[in-house]
Amino acid sequence: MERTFVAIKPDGVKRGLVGEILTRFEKRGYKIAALKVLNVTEEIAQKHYEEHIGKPFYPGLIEYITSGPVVAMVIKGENVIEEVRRIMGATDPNKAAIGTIRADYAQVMQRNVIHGSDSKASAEREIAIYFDESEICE
Ligand code: IDP
Ligand code: MG
Repeated sequence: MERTFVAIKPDGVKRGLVGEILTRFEKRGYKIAALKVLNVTEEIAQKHYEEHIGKPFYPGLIEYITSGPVVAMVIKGENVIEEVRRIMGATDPNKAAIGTIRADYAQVMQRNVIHGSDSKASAEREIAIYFDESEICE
């Protein structure tokens, strides 16, 4: 079964949206295969957002993701990578479809509540940054 990496960003955790977000995935029928709360270090943040190095928003992005605890998880299900991206909504909450997580809970890109991998390759790369295979359940 396909798997993806999801992280509830510091603003989502601070605002108490963890349960709400997990509920959306669970109701859809996806399985939570791994879950942890962690403080993202500068080193983890740089690896995670490698593709954005050099972009104008990069320093702010690193500051944001390291600003407080994050809830990281591996979710499994049919076509879960694409579907989680749909459930999250567009990067810019103002362009996200109504009913998506970002449209329902966020106002600006700089604090858009949630991360989800955008491809199979990204999912595997990001899972490996945050989890050891032994931490992931079948
Ligand atoms: P994604 O999270 O929807 O995959 P990416 O383009 O991978 O979007 O960007 C990673 C994160 O960087 C976004 O979720 C958002 O928090 C932030 N970001 C992306 N583009 C901008 C921008 O133009 N201004 C400010 N922040 C941005
Ligand atoms: Mg992305």
